[in-house]
Amino acid sequence: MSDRSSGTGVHRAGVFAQAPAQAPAGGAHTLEADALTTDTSTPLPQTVPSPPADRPFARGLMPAPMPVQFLDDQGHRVQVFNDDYPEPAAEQLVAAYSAMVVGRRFDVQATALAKQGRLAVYPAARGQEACQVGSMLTLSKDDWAFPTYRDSMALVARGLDPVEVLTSPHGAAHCGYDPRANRTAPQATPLATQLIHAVGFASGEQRQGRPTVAMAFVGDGGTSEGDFHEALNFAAVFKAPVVFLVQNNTYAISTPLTRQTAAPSLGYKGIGYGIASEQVDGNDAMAVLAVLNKAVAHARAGQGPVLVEAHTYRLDAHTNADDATRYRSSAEVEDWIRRDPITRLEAWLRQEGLIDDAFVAATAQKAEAFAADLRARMSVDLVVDPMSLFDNVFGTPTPQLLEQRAMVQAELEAEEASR
Ligand SMILES: Cc1ncc(C[n+]2csc(CCOP(=O)(O)OP(=O)(O)O)c2C)c(N)n1
Ligand SMILES: [Mg+2]
Repeated sequence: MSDRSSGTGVHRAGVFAQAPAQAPAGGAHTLEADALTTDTSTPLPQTVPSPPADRPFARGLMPAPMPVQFLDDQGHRVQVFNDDYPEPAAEQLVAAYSAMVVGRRFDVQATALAKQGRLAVYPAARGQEACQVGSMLTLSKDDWAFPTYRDSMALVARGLDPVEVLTSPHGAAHCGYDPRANRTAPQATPLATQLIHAVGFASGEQRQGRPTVAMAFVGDGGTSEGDFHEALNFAAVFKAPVVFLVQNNTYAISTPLTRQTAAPSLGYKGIGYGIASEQVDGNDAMAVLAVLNKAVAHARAGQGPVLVEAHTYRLDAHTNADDATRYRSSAEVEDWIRRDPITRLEAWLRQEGLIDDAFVAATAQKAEAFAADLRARMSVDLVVDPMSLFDNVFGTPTPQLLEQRAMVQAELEAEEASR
């Protein structure tokens, strides 16, 4: 496994011979990768200035040569060249910790519901908590999210009712929540289609003069889809206020990243279209929040879209229908468990005195209550009208859909008549 895909190559102090004493002027283009060296003799700056959050990215379009990191695997603050990424506020970090604990408990409960047959399928996001939660905490309530099937935890972090979120894998409806009321598009299963929706929607909002930002989720595998490239091109040309969050969880089902792309970073896929891009340690909640805070502010200020590659890992199988032991080793999984996003942030928050034993216990209790409520509400047997399958597919049903509807109707009537 390469340095990049194993996530060991972080953007940390000591790797640059010539440390920029100050972030370059807005929009300036610095190829820091050229300065990569093992020489650590040059003293490092102790403080990095924090320019305004809506300033353009310090490297122009270029992502950092290594994923931006604030906390190491043990939760120690890393002295890094974070350029223009201010440290997130303490309240945002504590909120992220709580949401990650509740989010993981939700995810584990949903996985159990799938094993019990209460859900037809569940794509787990355990291990990706920093991305799932960080993405939502950086949006305002009027912003929109365009999630994939993997992002149920993110929707819970946004405050959606978990039962409504799980309505689709429960088999009860195409989408269980009101997208308009929740400002969250239905979770997309066809890869990358949600990106086109996000760009079109965000452009529309911009034309109406509304300061809405769209957070568009996509996986590493989704970046190989044509829709991904079309969405990026359109967004860049029309400066659509979209943040593309690529959760690189190392696999697209059984396809590893090494078979997905030859690009050194999925972040590089943005720059060819003229999109400011970044890569971040996706298991470091502080870094994810810092980068996404900046990306959302950048998009909201009318400076165009941003693409962020978050390096993370899916700890569970692709879904309950997948056997991950066929394509990856338990040692690899263990290695990523060591970089757990929750324990990292918890360690730092404790160190700083921002949380204590009582807070941790109360948060765990809150998460248990959340899971118990979900279990109880999901244990009610469904009564579904099979004909509702054809509702809300198109604004105006296509002739093919009407034909299929009639066929199902006829079958159901024949079944009823034979009883
Ligand atoms: C257009 C399209 N092609 C193929 C699939 C089948 N498929 C479902 S999930 C998946 C892998 C996607 O991997 P990635 O984008 O990395 O997301 P992850 O599941 O890892 O979150 C594939 C190929 C699909 N859903 N849509
Ligand atoms: Mg993936």
